[in-house]
Amino acid sequence: MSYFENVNKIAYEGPKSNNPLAFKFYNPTEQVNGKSMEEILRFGVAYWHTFTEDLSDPFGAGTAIRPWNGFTGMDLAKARVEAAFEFFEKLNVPYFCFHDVDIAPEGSTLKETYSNLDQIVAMIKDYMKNSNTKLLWNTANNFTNPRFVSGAASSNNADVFAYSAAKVKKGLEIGKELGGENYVFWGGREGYESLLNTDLKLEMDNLGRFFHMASEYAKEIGFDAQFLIEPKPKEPTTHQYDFDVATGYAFLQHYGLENTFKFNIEANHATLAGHTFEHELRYARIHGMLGSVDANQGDPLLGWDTDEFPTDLYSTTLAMYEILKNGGLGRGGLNFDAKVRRGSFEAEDLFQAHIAGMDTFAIGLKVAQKLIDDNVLDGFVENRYNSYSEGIGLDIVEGKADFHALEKHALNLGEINNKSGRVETIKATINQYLMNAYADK
Ligand code: XLS
Ligand code: NI
Ligand code: NI
Repeated sequence: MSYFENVNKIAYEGPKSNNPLAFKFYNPTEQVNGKSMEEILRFGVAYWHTFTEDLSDPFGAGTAIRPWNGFTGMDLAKARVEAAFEFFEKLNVPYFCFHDVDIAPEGSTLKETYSNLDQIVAMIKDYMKNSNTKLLWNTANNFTNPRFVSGAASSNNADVFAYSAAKVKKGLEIGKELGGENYVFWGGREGYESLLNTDLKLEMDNLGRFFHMASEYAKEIGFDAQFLIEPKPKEPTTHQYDFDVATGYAFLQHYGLENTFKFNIEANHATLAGHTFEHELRYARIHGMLGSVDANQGDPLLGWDTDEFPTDLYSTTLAMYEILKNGGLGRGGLNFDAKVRRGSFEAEDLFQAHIAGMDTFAIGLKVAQKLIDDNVLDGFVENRYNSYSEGIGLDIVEGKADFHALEKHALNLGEINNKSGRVETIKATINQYLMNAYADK
């Protein structure tokens, strides 16, 4: 049985191809600085957006036409697994990610939910035996069900805290069972709506306690996945505790969790926080905290998490620059936490959208590698800061200067000469690299 009969295995056809079902730039085996594109980019498919999502929005019903639409309940869950593994193979994607509720329906009791999960996890494990696609990460959806109305680990209700812990415990067991490389915590409801009715300190302390318990349980069962926090500033809550990387890092340090976690950075969440994607990646990278990436993009005209497939070359280039400077993603990957637009409702759009995203990151990778090879940005930045490589600057960075020495230096200065930042020229140079990357193809 085939769910995507009209789609063959997606092949690399090169930049001149006009086949919408072929890669133009992502060539999995192509070497970039001694590693294959597949190894560097580590793409993942997000189960929720590709197999569970119906494309409804706050004002309209779902539009998605899917070959599994005729099924319900556990049959639907099983059909989705079959379709997913056909999709992974045809797209030739190395990873996938899911929330518990994406793969199996919730039962009327937690026990029934567990039993539904067990059946589907066994089926997924079976499919994984004959598949090249591995689990990048799984996570617990502790935000959709009404019981999480006031949060999960940060709920005012201790019963909800316990229920959330049970779901994460099960998630860790599932991650272990399926060989997951990471485990993600996105605190959908871990924040508050109004400070007026909120015990901020207790909620944050509880969140810290929850993460410690999760880490202890993972150790207890021998699940050695990298733990990841996915920051997001708001939505659905008014204020989310893991607002951005800097806030999340301070939280982790305060609760002694900085060696247990890294960050899963999502492009659209960065923009919601008022940052660029590359800012969040850089902030995590320089602190050794860059774990994985949710590859998507927002719509600059809309103020919410639209989760578009990434098509902005400038953004993927600067993102890949940070990732390469990080020495790669380690156990992380580029998970397409992205959904097709509501108007792109055909099943084939799922393939075309992933191809668009994969090609966009492949170009970003090639251009970023060239910028690094030619020392374009580092060379400029190094020169811009060269006042710190000699004299008083060197004393400052080596900790040899104090306010007395600095005052003495300042009193002897004539006119201070600053250097131009040349940001327009740098941007124009990046444009040249983008235009020239495939000029000879
Ligand atoms: C929602 C988040 C979510 C996480 C996983 O905005 O991006 O999809 O990636 O829970
Ligand atoms: Ni995400
Ligand atoms: Ni998101």
